[in-house]
Amino acid sequence: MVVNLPPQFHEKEAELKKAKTIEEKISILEEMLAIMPKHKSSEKLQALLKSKISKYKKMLEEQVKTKKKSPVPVIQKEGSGQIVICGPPNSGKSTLLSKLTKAIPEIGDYPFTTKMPIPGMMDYQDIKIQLVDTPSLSLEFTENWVGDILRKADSLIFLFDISSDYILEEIEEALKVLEKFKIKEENTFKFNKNIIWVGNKIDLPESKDIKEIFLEFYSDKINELITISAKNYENFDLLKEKMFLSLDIIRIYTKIPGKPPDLENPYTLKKNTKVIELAEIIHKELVKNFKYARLWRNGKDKVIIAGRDYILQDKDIIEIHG
Ligand SMILES: Nc1nc2c(ncn2[C@@H]2O[C@H](COP(=O)(O)OP(=O)(O)OP(=O)(O)O)[C@@H](O)[C@H]2O)c(=O)[nH]1
Ligand SMILES: [Mg+2]
Repeated sequence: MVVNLPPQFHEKEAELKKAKTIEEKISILEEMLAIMPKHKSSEKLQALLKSKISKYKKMLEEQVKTKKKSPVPVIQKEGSGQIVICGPPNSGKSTLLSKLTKAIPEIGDYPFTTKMPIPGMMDYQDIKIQLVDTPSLSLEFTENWVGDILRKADSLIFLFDISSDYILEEIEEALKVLEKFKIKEENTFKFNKNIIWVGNKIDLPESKDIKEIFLEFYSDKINELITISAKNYENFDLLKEKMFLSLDIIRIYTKIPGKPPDLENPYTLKKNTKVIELAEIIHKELVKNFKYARLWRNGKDKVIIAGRDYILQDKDIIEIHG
């Protein structure tokens, strides 16, 4: 049934899009509810407005609780790299952490559930990557220590809800917080970190249309969008591969002459590391006595004789001779 809405209703709708604070949104939604005609054909719309109002009221309550000061948390880095999960409220950050690691964060169907950062270790092939769940990015309520954690990360996952009716506002606000934290440049789409753009909740049917809206606004700005369902572990293989690549690291296996290589405990190094820099990490003596290295690449039997400045690649096996 068609609902005939008065023109003021549409004016309010436009105002709602521009509203910055949650308080403003609640008051506009309440006005919309008051001016709309109340009959059978508008029941669905009334219910929708009411549910939005209660969602924002819950957000407000949570924000008040978050504001009560807590000590500044610090996360010690562990593993081969640290990836911090950030993004708008309720996007599934804690769910993602809980599915990729053994950590047990609190998960709620309301925004601002997470108040403290929570680390967890993720297995990726033969290495471990540390993930950190963070409180959501909100201009009004995110505390500055969240910025410290994001700036110290090796890379970031920006996780948003790709089924949300408010997707554009949610992303815009979270990006403004990243600007405030000096992770994003103002008025450009440049970031000083590798960022993996992840749309979550593709198990929900509405995500199909909303993904199109997202792409309309952001496809020319971001290099790649990964879509997942954290709930159903969907697309995790691809996500994990992108996470590894975002760290710009390589795994190098060492071998003692006459013995088989140690394929279980790789050294993880920054991309473009030279043979001599690895020797330095293994043992200072190796640098002093360095003559050459024998190196196996891409699983081939062919031996490469490498000098000091030879650039290592992921999965090289190396035997240093002095
Ligand atoms: N359908 C669906 N729901 C999800 C998915 N991931 C998370 N959720 C739900 O979304 C809600 C929020 O999940 P959280 O993991 O708490 O989200 P968050 O981003 O950590 O939220 P805050 O800490 O409050 O910012 C919960 O009800 C989850 O069950 C998903 O892939 N699909
Ligand atoms: Mg959370």
